[in-house]
Amino acid sequence: MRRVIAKSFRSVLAERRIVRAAGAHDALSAILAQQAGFDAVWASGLGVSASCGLPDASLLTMRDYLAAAEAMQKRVSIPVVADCDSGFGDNRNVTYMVHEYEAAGITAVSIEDKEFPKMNSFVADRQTLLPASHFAARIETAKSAQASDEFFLIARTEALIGGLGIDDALRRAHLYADAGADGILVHSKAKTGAEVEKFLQAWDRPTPVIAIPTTYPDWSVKDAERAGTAMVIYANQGLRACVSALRGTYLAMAAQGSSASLEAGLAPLSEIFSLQRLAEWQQVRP
Ligand code: SPV
Ligand code: MG
Repeated sequence: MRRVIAKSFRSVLAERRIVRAAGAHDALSAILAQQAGFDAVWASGLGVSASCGLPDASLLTMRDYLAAAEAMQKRVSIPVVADCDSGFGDNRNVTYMVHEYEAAGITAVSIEDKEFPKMNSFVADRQTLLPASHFAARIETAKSAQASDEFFLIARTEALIGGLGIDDALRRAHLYADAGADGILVHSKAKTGAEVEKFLQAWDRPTPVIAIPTTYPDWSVKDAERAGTAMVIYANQGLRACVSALRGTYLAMAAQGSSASLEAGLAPLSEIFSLQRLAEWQQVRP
């Protein structure tokens, strides 16, 4: 039985008109994303934090996020794009982060231009950005830390999240692209895709642009492709589905005193064994 070998993110980006990534919080959710046909997995900082019962507020360490991303990448052949928050500290931390993620076989990471410690973008809290020149220097530092040309660095701007407007988002993204970022992630909490579309209309660099349509779910993958997006990330829908499913299941069992009424809707154990590749493991002589 062979271990899973993953494609690099760069190779997937080159072969797709638009890359569709699903957020995952552990290896099992990553496997399910791959089986559903997604091109990449987003190792979500929100998801990994939530699966520890903690807020997405730089409480877990780089090692925790790396262990989660690595566990995902070991089980899927599509690339994992690791959400590395604001880079876990200063430029030295970012350098160490690039070394460690690259050595662990992760081929794409994203860092955002918020101050460390950060808070999740959808929380009504301080969303303070670093000065753009400061983050551009961080991008240069990160790019000079990678060992292989294959490694892909996404610079994420939180200008729209921080209420700084499209002109500032564009100014920042241009600086980050010029500093060597391989991709630009423009995050928005608008209710429609119009804000991201305006950004894309004004975008005049070859650097691919990525969007996360969480608050604008009506913006379909077709809309994203038409607008010139290179990748869409469905960052937290899987996590939210897990919460709904687990809550419903636990509540019903607790109330009914048995699982009888639920059984028809539950994945059979045979499906769990298949997700674990149990048959292949059984081929290995003990
Ligand atoms: C995450 O999934 O952790 C993200 C995306 O960074 S969001 O939560 O939408 O900010
Ligand atoms: Mg995140």
